[in-house]
Amino acid sequence: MSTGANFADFKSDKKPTWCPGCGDFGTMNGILKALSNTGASPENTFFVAGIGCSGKIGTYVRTYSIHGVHGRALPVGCGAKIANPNLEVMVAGGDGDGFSIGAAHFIHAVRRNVNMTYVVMDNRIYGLTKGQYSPTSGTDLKTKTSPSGTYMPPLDPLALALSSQGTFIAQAFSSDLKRLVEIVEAAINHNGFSFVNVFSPCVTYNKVDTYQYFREALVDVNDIGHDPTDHEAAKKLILDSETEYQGILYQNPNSVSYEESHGLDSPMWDLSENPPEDILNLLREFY
Ligand SMILES: Cc1ncc(C[n+]2csc(CCOP(=O)(O)OP(=O)(O)O)c2C)c(N)n1
Ligand code: SF4
Ligand SMILES: [Mg+2]
Repeated sequence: MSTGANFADFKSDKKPTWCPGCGDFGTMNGILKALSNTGASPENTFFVAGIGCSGKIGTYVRTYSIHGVHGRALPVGCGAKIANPNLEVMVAGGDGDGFSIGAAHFIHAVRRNVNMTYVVMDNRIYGLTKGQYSPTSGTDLKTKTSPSGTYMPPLDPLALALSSQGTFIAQAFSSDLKRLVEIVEAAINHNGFSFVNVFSPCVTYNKVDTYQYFREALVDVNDIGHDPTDHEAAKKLILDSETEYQGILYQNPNSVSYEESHGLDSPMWDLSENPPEDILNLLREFY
């Protein structure tokens, strides 16, 4: 149901300080358009941002938002959603934030399946700290901290999400706005934890994973007749390390969110009437 809020209503009056051409512009626009398409309102949306160039998104949106501690955006988002299941919770951050310092939170947020959306703005580099390699950097990527390449295979975010029992796993590209909006919209509408890895090129520090590279490399799962509800087919695509895919790789149509399985259907403040005596006793121990 639409609240009448449009894309522009979700934007703050702050002018982004991202470098001209940064992929984060397109990703932000895609997220905000998807939010407005689903009928979310700025007043009912809570945006949690990581730390990084990508994390600046939290100040460019006109919703409730927190720009917190590096790698810790997901537990904040989970806590907010559980405290108030009526909120639309959107978490966004970088590949370093989500898959390096925040990797453990990612795994457990996927498993917990709280009904919220997580968008990673994946540029395969640490942008804010001026170009160190990240967990998704390619083996041969030469950076300030890997002058001869990383000598490590990149972490595969989609495979990590699948092996953590993810219920919605997708990938998109910041410069394909139409598909990005469709995919993020489906993620918001999914009943459970939705993960969308969005290739958002860093034009300043990563000269390998460029717009041109993704434009030529990406294969859209819609063009190959992929059924995202087919777990085996999803596994095959996700484990195919030769090809970069765009689209919804996997969606469990029977997903049961954490809130649903725990009977959390109202905000915590509604529970204040007649609190159970054992909970009061527990609180009394600390006061
Ligand atoms: C606890 C902590 N460790 C390290 C940093 C330094 N730091 C800030 S952002 C960042 C990585 C940014 O990379 P990414 O998450 O990929 O975001 P991007 O800038 O590429 O969007 C690091 C290591 C920090 N702010 N806090
Ligand atoms: S350094 Fe890279 S990621 Fe950061 S704003 Fe510039 S282009 Fe974007
Ligand atoms: Mg990054």
